Amino acid sequence: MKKVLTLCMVLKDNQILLGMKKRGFGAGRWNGFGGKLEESEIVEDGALRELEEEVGIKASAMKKVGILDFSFENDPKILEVHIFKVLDYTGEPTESEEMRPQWFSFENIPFDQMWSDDIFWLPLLLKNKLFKGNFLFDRPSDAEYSAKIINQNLEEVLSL
Ligand code: N91
Repeated sequence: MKKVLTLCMVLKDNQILLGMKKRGFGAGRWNGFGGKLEESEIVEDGALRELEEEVGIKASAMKKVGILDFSFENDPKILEVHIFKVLDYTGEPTESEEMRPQWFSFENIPFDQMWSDDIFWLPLLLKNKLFKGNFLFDRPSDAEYSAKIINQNLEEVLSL
């Protein structure tokens, strides 16, 4: 069973905008912005909507850069996450009920407080690469527990 989700990574002036997830799945970790699609919504529209709902900005230049499948041991569900790079936007990043945004320089990304797969694919995104892959975890990350990767595949691709 596959579920499609979006994830937007906002970049500006050699900095990345991350949000501290305040509740729900992955709470207590620095995340990009995204989530599930609404019924009959296309992926790009879902990404734009979630970005605006979670951090109050409207992307004006966005590109899909990766597709990653995430799954968890003893759970048949596969989360197919479409990853977008946002290079321009209107509005000001604003805290929401879900996320507390903060800018980090590329040299200072808080990987130790992020999902354990981020350290593998985020450098590809920052180097303007396209990528595909899958990660199997023992269980979801939260504030206290960093999910362990049990199996992983990641490759650069020329198109998505
Ligand atoms: O949000 C970011 C930057 N990363 C992220 C990694 C994940 N690995 C598994 N899941 C469910 C993730 C969600 C977000």
